[in-house]
Amino acid sequence: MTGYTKILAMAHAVPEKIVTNDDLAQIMDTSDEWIRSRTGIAQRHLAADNETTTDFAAAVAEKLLTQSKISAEQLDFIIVATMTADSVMPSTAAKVQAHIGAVNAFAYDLTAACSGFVFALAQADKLISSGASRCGLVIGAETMSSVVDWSDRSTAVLFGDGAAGLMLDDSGTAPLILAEKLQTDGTRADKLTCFKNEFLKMDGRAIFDFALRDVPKNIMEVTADAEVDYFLLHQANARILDKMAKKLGQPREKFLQNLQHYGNTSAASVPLLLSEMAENGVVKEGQTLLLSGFGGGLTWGSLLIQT
Ligand code: 4VN
Repeated sequence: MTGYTKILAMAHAVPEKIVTNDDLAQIMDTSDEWIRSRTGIAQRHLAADNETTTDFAAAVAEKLLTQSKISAEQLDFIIVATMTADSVMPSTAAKVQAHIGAVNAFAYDLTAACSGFVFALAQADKLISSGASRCGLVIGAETMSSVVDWSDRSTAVLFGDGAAGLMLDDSGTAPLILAEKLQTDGTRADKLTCFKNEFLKMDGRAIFDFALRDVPKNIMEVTADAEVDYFLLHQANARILDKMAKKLGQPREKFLQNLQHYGNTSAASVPLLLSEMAENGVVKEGQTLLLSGFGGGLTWGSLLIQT
């Protein structure tokens, strides 16, 4: 009776407004050359003044319903991973639930910064594979532009806005998640923070080191000796992806990348990469994928999935 988790649809939604590195160089002391060479980012989509995290998450939810032909009433849960909810209460997920009329779904936000989507997908898989729920949405959604200090050129150039997510149900005939490991080290929380009514603050060096020391260890443990088709890592910095490929002894081509177009969208980054690469036909059914998120908390975690 209890089926395995299956991905029925993937979708993403980003704000229309594109801000290039040259655009940023007009308002702060930076340059396209500096941003590209240090991060790989060329542009980012940023919310307009009247757009919020809920808008992007709701747009993703609508697309997921349309693509999967599942009705809103069939949904048992909605989990939104976000660190930039437009309100603490109600949650983004509750607003999405109201927007689409998912009257039978329980809905909540999950906060694990840039690892949020990976944590949320792991939890959603347990809801479904345990038999507790049959069908639900997992969405990562962020408006990082609302927490970025636009006078701090070291962080302002890194982030972008958007949302992406998955429609899941219990029609799978084999496990979706082959291996997983989710981790947190709250003792290093001060390296990346966003306190209430304050801007995001990052010790770039410390987070860079964390990403290259703790994350590869985690990925190696989860991957073990599996043949991975593609690695879909949090899109924080292209240099991290270069170094990660080297550390893991894997070809760089296996590390999918779209941060050049979107910047770092925190909890939206992994699903945004997954959804775009599935739409492009790069990611296909039957492949083995390694999803990995890492960031504030500190949090990090990887899922080895077979789609
Ligand atoms: C994971 C990472 C980052 C991150 C950290 C540092 C950094 C991204 C610092 C040096 C700078 C270029 C940019 Cl690795 C952020 C998160 C949070 O999502 C997670 N860029 N940089 C330089 O001077 O080269």
